[in-house]
Amino acid sequence: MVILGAGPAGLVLGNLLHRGGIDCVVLERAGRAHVQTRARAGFLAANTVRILDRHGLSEGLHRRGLEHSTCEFRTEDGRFRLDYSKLGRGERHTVYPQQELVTDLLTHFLDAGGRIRFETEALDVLGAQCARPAVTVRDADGRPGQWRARYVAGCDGRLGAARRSLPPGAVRHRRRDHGVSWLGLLAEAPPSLDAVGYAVHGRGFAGHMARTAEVTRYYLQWERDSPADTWSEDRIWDELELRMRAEDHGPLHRGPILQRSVVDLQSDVLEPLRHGSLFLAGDAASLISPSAAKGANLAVLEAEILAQALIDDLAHGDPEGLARYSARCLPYIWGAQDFSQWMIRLLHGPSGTDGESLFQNSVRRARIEALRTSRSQQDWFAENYVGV
Ligand code: RFL
Repeated sequence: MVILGAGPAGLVLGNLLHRGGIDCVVLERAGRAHVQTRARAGFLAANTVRILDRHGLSEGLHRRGLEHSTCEFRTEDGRFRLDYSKLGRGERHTVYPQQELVTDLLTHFLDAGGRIRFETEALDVLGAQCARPAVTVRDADGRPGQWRARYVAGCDGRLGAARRSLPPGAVRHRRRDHGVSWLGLLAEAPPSLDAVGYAVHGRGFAGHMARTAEVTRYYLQWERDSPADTWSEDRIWDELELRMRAEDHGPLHRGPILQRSVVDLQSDVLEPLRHGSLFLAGDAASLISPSAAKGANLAVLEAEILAQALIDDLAHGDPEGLARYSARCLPYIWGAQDFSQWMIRLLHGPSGTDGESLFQNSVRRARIEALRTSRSQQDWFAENYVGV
């Protein structure tokens, strides 16, 4: 078994297969230090924690992760909070930076004797319709190589070799560009509120999400194609305070900006999540905009489903789970895509003053008002917000 990519999907899959007695190798393009320091997700759903618990992979997140259960909306109509641990299914998030989760998964895998090749870039998956497909690779010194296996798991993200290797027409590609971009920021500053902050403002969306006691993630709705380094740190903080209405609700804790990147809010789904012996999981299977913090959670869920199906096939000769892998995952993926798109519409409106823009913004306000006042809306929100 060859696994492409050592992100959450590839490493959960690797751990479960190795423990299930399946011979596997993980091929990772980047070096170990890069993989262990790449800051991305932070909000883990309750179901993700249950999966990691089930397989003994959750010790670090229970020790160092923070429980989180409140979000705060700030709009032209004031602010309100939702404690989603008291709504819907009564579940909470665990805030645990993705690079720490990846470090834990990697440590477990290597300690258990798992095989991983860093700085080994998969170039192509050849013969996915054959009994033993081949993965062509290039190592850090540019030397070519090849790995053969009964199955290949493409867990190498949206721009990886698994997607690139799919012949035209092998899968259907459903995609949406939400037409919105965010400047994602990591600041060396403690969180400014004890909640996820969602600010809707005439100048655009701003978001606040805790990561650790010292580091906070912020988002600013950003002009498409505008480089991430256009603004000075002071200008970024001034704009965050303006959109988050610091004048009414208190200033933000400022600090050096450690990282900034532009994220275009885009989503896509490949159907089915399989082409012959090549299976897709995580961002390689479906890219989801970070508006609802679902990507890493879906990656872990799909990896667990795929691992069980592969063990059933390879260890017990039962191919049923593999045949149903795609159909089992797709309802979760589409549910998350639906909620993520709903969040985008909740948090962004057109900036124009024409009739269409005014109409859309009034609908957005009505939606936020329903969320503020209706218990059934709040239950629905909570169930989808923490669920996968
Ligand atoms: P990853 O994590 O991208 O890992 C893929 C790995 O594959 C390697 N790779 C290759 N290796 C070999 N050969 C090749 N040709 C290769 N090409 C790539 C890469 O180096 C990498 O190590 O994919 P995976 O495992 O599918 O995990 C997906 C998640 O990383 C992603 O969905 C989340 O980060 C999305 N996301 C969030 N998800 C959440 O569930 N909760 C959050 O709070 C959350 N916040 C976020 C996010 C994504 C963000 N960005 C950067 C888009 C916040 C942000 C800003």
